Amino acid sequence: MTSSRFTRRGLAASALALGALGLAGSKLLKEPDDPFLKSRFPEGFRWGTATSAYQIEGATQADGRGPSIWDTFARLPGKIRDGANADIADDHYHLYKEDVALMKALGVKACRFSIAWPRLFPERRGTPNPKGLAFYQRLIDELLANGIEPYATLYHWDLPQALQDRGGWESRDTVQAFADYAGTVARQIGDRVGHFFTLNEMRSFVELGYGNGVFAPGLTLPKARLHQVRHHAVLAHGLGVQAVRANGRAGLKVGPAENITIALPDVETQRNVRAAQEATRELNAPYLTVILEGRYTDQYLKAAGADAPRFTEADLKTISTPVDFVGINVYGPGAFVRARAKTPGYAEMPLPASYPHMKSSWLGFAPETLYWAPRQLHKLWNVKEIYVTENGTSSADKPDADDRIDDLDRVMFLREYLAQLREGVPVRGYFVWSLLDNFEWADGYATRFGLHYVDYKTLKRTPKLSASFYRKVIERNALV
Ligand code: IFM
Repeated sequence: MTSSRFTRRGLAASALALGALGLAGSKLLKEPDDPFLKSRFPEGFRWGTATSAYQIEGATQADGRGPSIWDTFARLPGKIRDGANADIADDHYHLYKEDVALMKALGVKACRFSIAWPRLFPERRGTPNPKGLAFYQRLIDELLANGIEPYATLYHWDLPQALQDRGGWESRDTVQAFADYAGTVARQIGDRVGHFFTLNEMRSFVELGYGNGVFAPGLTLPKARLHQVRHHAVLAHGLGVQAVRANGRAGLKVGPAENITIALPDVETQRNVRAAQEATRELNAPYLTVILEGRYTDQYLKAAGADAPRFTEADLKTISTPVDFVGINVYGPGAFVRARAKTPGYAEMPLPASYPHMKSSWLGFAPETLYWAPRQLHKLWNVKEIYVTENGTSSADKPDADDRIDDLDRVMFLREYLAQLREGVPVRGYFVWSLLDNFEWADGYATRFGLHYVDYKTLKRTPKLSASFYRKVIERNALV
């Protein structure tokens, strides 16, 4: 990143100073070729968009795709807002060329998409479904033809129902099935895809799907079984990394895309900063921490007690197979903490009821999360290559009489978060969530995260104000 005097805070201060001199709006601040603006992000920084198969593809019964746990879950009464399902979603399966054209218009150089496991393997075993595979080959062709690099996520929550019927992530067989699937994908598309993400947000699909039941498959497991599911998720990640490497071309890169829970210091003193770092390590103990350290923390095992997961030393070795990069999905703060005054350790503070949040109540507005997330990752585990694999916000988008969607809050969110990316941390790219409004899991279509508005009746896509904002940022490789 650029030096701190080139930050937006610096810009704002200069703007004030110029304003006082009656020079506001001078060329110095506005010209796109101003080196001050140009130097904001490093050369070659990867700007991208992120999506996931189940949220946009639709065509859930086309070309031999089998049902996933989300198809089953969406059919259960009361599970999805307004009784929605993703049978059609954005119909990206058929409209992918139009969607690639939207990416091209934004100027992105990278597209993070996910592969629907049940399109390739509707059942546990067998040869991959050629028609399912052909869709991803067509998508990759289209991306490459438009100068957009494909980044593929192997698992974004759409487990084949056939595997859930055999125990899902509670079963070690699903872990092996994931490795087999990952190896197949790397063999089939690894010649043209240079970056693979193993599992997207292990924390989300495990805690919400098997812990409190608000996500598919809708289970509320007792503690010991839930701990085992967590362990299977990280084990699948490790085996997935190995399978991709064993089956893909040399030089291909692979890593996780995790929604790291970030602890922020309440007030930035050295002690609080250290306490926040320590808290982040503990808060991610069953996910990124075990992946990057090869052991569960003492505190995690102690708290789990008799319910702790069953694992072997060999499992830990697999889980911590070295990765090429770490992807982090960054939204709101995980917690605010401060160092304890008299004893070692940290204290977590509850968010006051008046704490600002975006349209989704879980999405607290704390831009500094994007400052601390890569910094802590780098400090704690010496991660040398980081991608922000998701960042974005929901907004109460609604077209006005002229069909414009002026999502000023999303523009504010993106601007303030992006302003927090600074020098000193090896962030290589940023994928905004998301290209399009889409099926937002249990929230159905009521919550919109896209840079493009989707009219679900006609499937028409309309760029929002945030799309123009992002296009300008990419064009200038700087905040505008
Ligand atoms: O839509 C989700 C995505 O699937 C995973 N990360 C968070 C997004 C917003 O909730």
